[in-house]
Amino acid sequence: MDKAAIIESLESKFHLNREDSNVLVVGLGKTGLSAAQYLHQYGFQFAVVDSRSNPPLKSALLSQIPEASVIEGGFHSKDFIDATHLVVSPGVSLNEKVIEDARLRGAKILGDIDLFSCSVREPIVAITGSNGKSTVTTLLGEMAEANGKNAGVCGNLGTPALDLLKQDAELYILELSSLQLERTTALDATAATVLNVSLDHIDRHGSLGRYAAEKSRIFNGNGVMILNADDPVVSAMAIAGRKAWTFGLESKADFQVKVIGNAEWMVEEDVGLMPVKELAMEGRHNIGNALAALALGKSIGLSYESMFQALKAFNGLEHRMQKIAEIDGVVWINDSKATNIGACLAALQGIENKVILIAGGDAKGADMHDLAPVVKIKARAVVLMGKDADRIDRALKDCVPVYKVKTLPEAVLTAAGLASPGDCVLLSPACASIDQFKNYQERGHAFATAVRGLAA
Ligand code: UMA
Ligand code: ADP
Repeated sequence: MDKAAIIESLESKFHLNREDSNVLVVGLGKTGLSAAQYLHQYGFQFAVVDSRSNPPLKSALLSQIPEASVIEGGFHSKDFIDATHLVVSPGVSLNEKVIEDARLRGAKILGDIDLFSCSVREPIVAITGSNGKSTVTTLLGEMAEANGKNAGVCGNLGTPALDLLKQDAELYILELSSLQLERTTALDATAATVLNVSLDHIDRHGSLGRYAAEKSRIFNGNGVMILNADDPVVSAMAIAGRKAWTFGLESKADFQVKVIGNAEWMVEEDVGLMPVKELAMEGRHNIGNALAALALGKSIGLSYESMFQALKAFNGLEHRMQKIAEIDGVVWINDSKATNIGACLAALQGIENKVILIAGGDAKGADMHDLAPVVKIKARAVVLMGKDADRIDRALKDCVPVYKVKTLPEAVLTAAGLASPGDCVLLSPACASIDQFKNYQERGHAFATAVRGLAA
């Protein structure tokens, strides 16, 4: 889109213009930096505020835009008073008093995805869900590439959407979190999906209902809806009159699994597409992810041949059910990305052998009792660590032996002492990592290092 069209679109959707608008970018992480660069490029007046002293990307911003005004070390109403528009990073709650006050005063609250949506005419595929977002987003990117399409793959996955505008993509595949969707009004995706909804981010949204409602905003506009027929919360998001396709493992769906001859196949409208055993990804939940990706790929015209090629080659992302080692008959699996209960349950259900589960961290306000029935059947013992170990202990102590430790290397040693040949030790924390680690990647690497230490 050319510059004039983008500026016109921002004016018409948000009354954002270069003459009268004063934008305050709230947060100076990756999103804030990308928003500041974007506003600078299009000539808008802006300042950036971050509640932290010395926010992580301050020097990156000032090296690129030396004249940028950066306010740090807290949110104070005097810094918000003149703002006509706030571009709020996902890590900052919209319940912050200064943001609520600004809204009441008439300031417009935007997210980076709003700016992005006003800046592209190419098709956008938008993907959300409590679990599977990164897997499906990456897989669809691989499918598009196999089809010879130059796709920009971005969003919650890691690259802020606005950064991708620097490339010339013919299609955008966006992973969106509930935190991003909550502050987005301009998105009108060509195709969108909510993969599933289970308890997560309750500390931010307050209830499962509110969280699901934020996720359903991905269907704003007129695009094709891709819905999980197995998930009643997602199925209820269907909008009358809109084109929709369903996928599912258990329920009748447009894209589902059927036995043909004596093999399981992924099928569309009962026509066999590809045998399940040819999928490179392991795990039952990944068959659902593959079906969702097929439906999304179809909605943007990818050929089946290229989609099958990607499904046969893509064997999943690091830190998601990744086998690290087999030591003395015990298999060690890194599922550090399991930052909520739903992902941990999917991991346990996908493993045939008895499990020693390593869990814990920041539960983000979730009630852990939902883990108990599956832990009781699948786990021989649970090793807990991190901020919410006691909360999980209370939920699980009546079903299996629970051991509490301080660090991940200690958890690995404890699990090694508990496991017998034929068991599986699974790191699937059901919690975020930020209480003890920089992120889930660092937690996964710490686990892998400790396990390799055992082998040595
Ligand atoms: N923060 C402050 N004060 C501020 C601004 C931020 O304390 O003024 C804190 C936040 O509480 C948070 C951290 O700084 O702990 C980062 O927040 P941010 O909004 O600046 O984050 P970004 O660097 O912009 O990264 C965001 C997403 N982060 C969050 O949603 C917390 C990244 O998703 C995403 O990859 C990136 O934009 C690009 O789109 C990460 C994430 O953890 C991977 N997402 C959550 C998840 O997947 O569960 C939702
Ligand atoms: P997200 O980006 O939504 O966090 P990922 O693809 O990174 O999703 O996977 C996160 C966690 O969820 C991993 O532990 C993974 O094994 C699990 N997972 C992936 N897809 C699903 C699914 N469809 N249902 C339940 N759990 C899943």
